[in-house]
Amino acid sequence: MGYEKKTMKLITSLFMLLMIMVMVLFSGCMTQQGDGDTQFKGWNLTLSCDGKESHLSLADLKKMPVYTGNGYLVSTTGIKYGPFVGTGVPLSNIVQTMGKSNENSRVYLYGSDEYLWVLESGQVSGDGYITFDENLSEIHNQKITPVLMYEQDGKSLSQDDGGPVRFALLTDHAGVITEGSGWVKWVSRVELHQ
Ligand SMILES: Nc1nc2c(c(=O)[nH]1)N[C@H]1C(S)=C(S)[C@@H](COP(=O)(O)O)O[C@H]1N2
Ligand SMILES: [Mo]
Repeated sequence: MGYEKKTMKLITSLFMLLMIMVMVLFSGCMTQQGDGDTQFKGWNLTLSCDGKESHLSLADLKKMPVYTGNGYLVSTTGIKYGPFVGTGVPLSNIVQTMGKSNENSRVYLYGSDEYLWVLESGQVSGDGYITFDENLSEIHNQKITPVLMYEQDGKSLSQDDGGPVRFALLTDHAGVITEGSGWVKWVSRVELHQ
């Protein structure tokens, strides 16, 4: 075999190797960018009322009524998070499927970390929340739609942001801030206490 032929063979091999590396890297990127929901495969939400339990998958939630609105929260330490656009299922639609409620009912929202937040019945439909403007001065008469949010700014909610599902207080216009403590991350269980 001549010197030139050997060099050609080496160049061809190196080129092939490079192509394989590019393909491997590319497929790596593609699987990472793929449907964000695949990382939550097997996830479900438990609904509990009067000793009876049922479950909803993420796909089930996405077939339910949808609300999109403005999300903006402030933590107890005064750090603001947002504004962003949130999308989810109104909590009232979920609670309706669970059973009858009245003014004395309570809804318990659990995070998978055992965090628990309790709502009075009026809060399920958006009443009785404290709202602030961007200077954190209290403002009144804001329309709030509480949702189980699965999308933020058009993207699936990441684990870091409390995904796949976070309880969110969405407003019909921008610049309204709500208390972060109620924004339960990693919602795993909803109980209706009639
Ligand atoms: N599951 C769960 N949700 C939670 C909490 C928590 O500890 N666990 N902390 C709450 C509090 S006190 C605040 S201020 C916000 C903080 O939201 P952030 O982590 O997006 O900044 O999440 C709320 N939701
Ligand atoms: Mo907080």
